[in-house]
Amino acid sequence: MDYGPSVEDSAAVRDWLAARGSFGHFIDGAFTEAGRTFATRDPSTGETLAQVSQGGDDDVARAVRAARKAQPKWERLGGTGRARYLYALARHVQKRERFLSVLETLDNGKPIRESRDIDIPLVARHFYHHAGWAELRDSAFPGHGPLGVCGQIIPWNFPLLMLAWKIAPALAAGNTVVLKPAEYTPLTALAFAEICAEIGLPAGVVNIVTGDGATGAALVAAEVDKIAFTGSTEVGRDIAGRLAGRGTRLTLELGGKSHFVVMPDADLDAAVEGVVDSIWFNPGQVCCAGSRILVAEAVADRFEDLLRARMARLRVGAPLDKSTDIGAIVDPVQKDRILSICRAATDAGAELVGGQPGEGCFIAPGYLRNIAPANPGMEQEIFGPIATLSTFRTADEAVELANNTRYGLAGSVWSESAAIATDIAARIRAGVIWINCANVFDAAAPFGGYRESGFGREGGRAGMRDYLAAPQPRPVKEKPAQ
Ligand code: TXE
Repeated sequence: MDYGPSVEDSAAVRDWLAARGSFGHFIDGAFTEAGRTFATRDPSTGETLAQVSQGGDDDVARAVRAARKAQPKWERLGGTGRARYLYALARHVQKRERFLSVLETLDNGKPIRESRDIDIPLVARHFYHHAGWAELRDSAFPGHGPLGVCGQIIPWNFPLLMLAWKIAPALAAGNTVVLKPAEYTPLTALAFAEICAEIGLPAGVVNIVTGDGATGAALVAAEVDKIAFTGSTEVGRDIAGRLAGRGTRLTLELGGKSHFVVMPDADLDAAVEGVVDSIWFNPGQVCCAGSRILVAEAVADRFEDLLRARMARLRVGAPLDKSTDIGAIVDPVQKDRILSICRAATDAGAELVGGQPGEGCFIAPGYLRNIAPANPGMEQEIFGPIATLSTFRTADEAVELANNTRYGLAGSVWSESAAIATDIAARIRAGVIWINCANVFDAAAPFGGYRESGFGREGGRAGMRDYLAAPQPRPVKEKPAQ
């Protein structure tokens, strides 16, 4: 069965874009007039897709006021009432799955196979899962209540999925939100706003303000009760500094330089397929990408032969083509950033295999070999389809190399022995460790990092807790004087 988006789906998206032309913000249940706008483009062609409003302080303030006004009523709906809306959001995302997949691929450049099979189904799953949490909140977290209004700032690598990671738990917990999508990829968030209106979500519960970093900074400065941020470590650090002493709750999901450890007894074919899922998925623009491949010396030559052969078979090309493996990098700025880290790595002595830039926003998959631990390519998050490949002799050395990073987001271990794999996994300091798989996500599994990868968790019970206020201690009654 061919269930991929068809020419008609693409036409429906084109019609939708043409009908709107330019987008305002979604505030208090309605779209505003488009004010000062910027263009959002298809990175694979450079074509302008739409004009989107650049949110200023006033827009952010209005959105926060709308969220503030809506919040008590949203909480008073109760868990079952809120769950009804979350189920409806999930169902409507599913209903528009093909449309949203095409829109995501056009705006971001990721292969349609990924938006169709991974991003959008996970979005629906996230809303279904958190509908359950809305109903369970009071029994699972007795005495807890919502935080109030949450400001949420998301990146461009999984635009609609990051929106779901932020909005679903916030709403389930009884909060209302103001979300700012990334400037490169605002379109699926705006389509989501239409879905909110379509299902009759009460006005002000979800507000979307588009814009760049300045709009994000305005949201951080606004009177919100929590900021949830996913993006670069630099901006995360800046936000943490700005919020210091303000009592605003904060969760940060930042960068990573995750390891991919191949033990001598690993199934090498499976591990090579794992590399494809790990670093060549969403052209490496994944915070938990297994970007540092560490392979046991005893199997390194065989592994590298297999890796090269597999890499040569990956198809770089038009993101809407169903046979494309590697789509476009999100923006020329990001492409330049990737290439400049690769240049610094080769200048410092590493050898780049593949990884050649193409016309426009394309970069072929590749990896850096003969790379020293202090090479910039080993230390910096490349955030593109380029891994590093190095070897180790003993399990202790593998653990030491894996932990040799300022990040601590994720990683994977490949071994046919559960004892070996779990031993190594337990000794690595990272929020998520996969065994014999990579980049497997589930709404029930908490996701988040340590050290410069941030703090707080998203998903499952731990993710819910980060959107709830702890019970207030009851005031102790003074005993009347005898
Ligand atoms: O991130 P930014 P960029 C890493 C990755 C990538 C690098 C740069 O290494 O190469 O960051 O990407 C908003 N106050 N990650 O420049 O700037 C911005 O508008 C408040 C990893 O795109 O952090 C967008 O919505 N908000 C990451 C969001 O922050 C601000 C995913 C992310 O943009 C702001 C993305 C400010 N001062 C990049 N400045 C991951 N963890 O997955 C910008 N923003």
